[in-house]
Amino acid sequence: MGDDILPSAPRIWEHCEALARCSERADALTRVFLSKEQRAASDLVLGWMREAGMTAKLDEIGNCVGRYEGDRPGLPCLVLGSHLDTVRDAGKYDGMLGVVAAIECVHALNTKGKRLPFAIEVLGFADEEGVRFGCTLLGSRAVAGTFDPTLLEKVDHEGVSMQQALTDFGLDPAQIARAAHQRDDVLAYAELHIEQGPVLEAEGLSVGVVTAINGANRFLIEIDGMAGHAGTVPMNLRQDALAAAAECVLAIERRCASVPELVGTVGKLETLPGATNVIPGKVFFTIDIRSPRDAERLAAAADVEQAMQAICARRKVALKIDPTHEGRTAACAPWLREQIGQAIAAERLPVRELSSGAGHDGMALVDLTDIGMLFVRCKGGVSHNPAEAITLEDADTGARVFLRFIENFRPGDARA
Ligand code: HGY
Ligand code: MN
Ligand code: MN
Repeated sequence: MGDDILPSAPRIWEHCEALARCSERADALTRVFLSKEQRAASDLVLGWMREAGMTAKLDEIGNCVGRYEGDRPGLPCLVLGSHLDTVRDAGKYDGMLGVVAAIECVHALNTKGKRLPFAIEVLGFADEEGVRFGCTLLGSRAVAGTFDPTLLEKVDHEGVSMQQALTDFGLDPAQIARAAHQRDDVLAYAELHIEQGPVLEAEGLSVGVVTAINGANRFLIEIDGMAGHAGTVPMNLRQDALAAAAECVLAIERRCASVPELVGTVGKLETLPGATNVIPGKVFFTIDIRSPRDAERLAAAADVEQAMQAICARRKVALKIDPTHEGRTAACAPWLREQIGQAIAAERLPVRELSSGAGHDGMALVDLTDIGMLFVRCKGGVSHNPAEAITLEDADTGARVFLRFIENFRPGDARA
């Protein structure tokens, strides 16, 4: 069989559609860690992995793991992958495209009967978005050997602990460490992902090479004031938790708008008890702060904390800050950037390098091995939104470039 066998873009498309049907709600794609929708998605993915010639299993944290041996069994592997969980009311491609495209590349290799001088593992991570337990990158951290077992006590919004959810899913929380890969068994990690930003589209490019993934801090904030009667308590005697939170939100916006490429978001806010005629007594909200430069991100996080302390002290409400995530900026390895760039150039396309404002599993995998990423253009740069869209042509180009990168991958460069 010849080298003209390429990844099938229509099959990539169909598989993204099939995964999008594994959703909590029919009208809004939502699939969280250890849910029955995740079970359905994993069953599909494991089946596609086997059809592509891989052995496939769920690991100890629920990641899908497919393995395609090299020209002899047991060789170190090139790890490919992305995540299978989604945000709430998500698009169909964030994460999923990278998993199905990687499987499709192996499918093409297997159809050609081609084995490489290294193994390939395709990982479909069970949790990257962190929606269910408020802590992120759980699947990739388990693989990198950096999963923090104290997180097992975290509870979801129904009070179910991660420990319990793993058990209910049929997994043994005591065995998570076994999902970790050994450094010597892994040559590199490469991920295909939609850009989730507007740069490639603005420049008329279908793909790009990622230079680095911006670091991030996330916090869960609790403000405790005093609930009271909306009709009787004079304005100057109130301890309104929501009014304090509102000031905090604006302080975050102001601080993060003051530095180029620094971003800060309050994406979730809950007011208790939550009634028209009750002064809010308690508010929970989240903060997400990111920058390509770690020092600027850390300075902003410290300033935001100080500003919130001052606001809450002045308003006589109590402030609790729970840091839920910290990830430093993860650089993509120059040797992988170069090899991904060579694959793009070989398709007679311009090589555009860009950084990633979104977080990715590579932020965890970088503790295990060198990382590289290929971005695929998405419509209007829209993501974390059901309007997320790509074209069949771009799926085709991305998968072709990715297969070329895999086939020409030179692991020797890793140790050079
Ligand atoms: O939030 C992020 O950047 C990623 O999509 N999880
Ligand atoms: Mn995402
Ligand atoms: Mn993603």
